[in-house]
Amino acid sequence: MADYTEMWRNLGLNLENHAGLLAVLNEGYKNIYLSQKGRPRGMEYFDFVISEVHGLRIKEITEAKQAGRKVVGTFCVYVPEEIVLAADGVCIGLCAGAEVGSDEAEKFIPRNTCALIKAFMGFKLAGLCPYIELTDLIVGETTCDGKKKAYEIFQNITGKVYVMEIPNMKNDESKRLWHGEVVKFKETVEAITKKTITVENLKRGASLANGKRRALQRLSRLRAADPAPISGLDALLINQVSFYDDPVRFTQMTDKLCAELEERIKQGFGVASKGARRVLISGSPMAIPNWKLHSIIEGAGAVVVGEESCVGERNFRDLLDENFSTVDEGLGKMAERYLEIDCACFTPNDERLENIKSMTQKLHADGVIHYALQFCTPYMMEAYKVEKALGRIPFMRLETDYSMEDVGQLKTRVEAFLEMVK
Ligand code: BJ8
Repeated sequence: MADYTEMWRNLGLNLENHAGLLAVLNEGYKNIYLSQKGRPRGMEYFDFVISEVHGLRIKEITEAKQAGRKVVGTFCVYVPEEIVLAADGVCIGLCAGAEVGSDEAEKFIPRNTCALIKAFMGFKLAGLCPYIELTDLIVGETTCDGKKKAYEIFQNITGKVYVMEIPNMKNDESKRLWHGEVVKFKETVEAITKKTITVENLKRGASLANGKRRALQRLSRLRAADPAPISGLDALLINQVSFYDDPVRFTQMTDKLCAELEERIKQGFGVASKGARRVLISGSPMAIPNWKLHSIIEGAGAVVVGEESCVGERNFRDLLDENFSTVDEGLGKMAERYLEIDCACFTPNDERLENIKSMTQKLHADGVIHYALQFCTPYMMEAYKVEKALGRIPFMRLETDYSMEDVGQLKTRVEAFLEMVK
């Protein structure tokens, strides 16, 4: 990796802590990712992206800013990326998946807050996130209570938080409210970028976002093959990278990888043996570098074939209908598309149960592991309904955080579950 010290210093990062973070990240990546056998050649690109996640990508975004583009950070798949792309902005996911800066975060938020919230606060407070420093606007949303209240504090800390109101139900009043929020967001993005959203650039934004979604859908379909052509760890990584990378390049590289996987399937080549136990993960999102559960499951000889999660299927399941001829019509379709998302913050949320059943079938999963971050009440609560909806399909619920303290215990539970799966 080139020397980016000056760039990080200019962004105000804590250089000492940051060097420590990169060392741990590199070591973890080597042990978890590079030690896997039979990886597709196409993963070399994603390995490169990770090796440069705080380097080259940050340099690219810095250059984009110098060229006048604005950077919008988000924490939720409800934020319409198409609008940011239409205004030639850079859209970046800011969720964090490592236990970092918890002590600093706990000065502002309670100890019993979910790890994802604690991590994004911690990364900022410990001076470790170049992405947050590059943002011109940080978009929050009224989803779970933890995030909603954390954004108030994050606004005090960063001064650039804008919150979209996301309803809790999907009735007509909620639809109207949400449509209004999408329109307001478009106006906000126009104001910060000083660009007018036109039907042409909105279509371009839609096509870029849909391109990524199509590539991820293709990858998801290929994971139905037995033997699995790609590990769950690698597929999870691609989903995580989709929130950071340049959308055009990401789509090209994911499609290229998918072509390789199609060839593997034709030849009957897989990363696990034919008949290996297949697990679907469902629940809270796994932000980068949260690879804990996948590595435990695949370390036990099973293969993860899908993620019913926002870092996964929930992010790319629905395309935006690009068939619109005015900005208003486009925003209307966008509001509809986003309100289809089946987050556990909604009530009722029965679509999610149907989607989990359908994924289990399509991906030929032998069992479902419901993953909830500790203190993530919406997903912890919904696990009960998921279990009932799955009927006789083997099911296990896990609650964990980003620490490594419970790895031994999780391994024991996962192994016991896999024993009963087949
Ligand atoms: S659409 S899942 S990205 S809100 S894990 S912070 S829910 S306590 S992230 Fe999410 Fe949007 Fe929903 Fe998806 Fe709260 Fe749970 Fe923490 Fe969570």
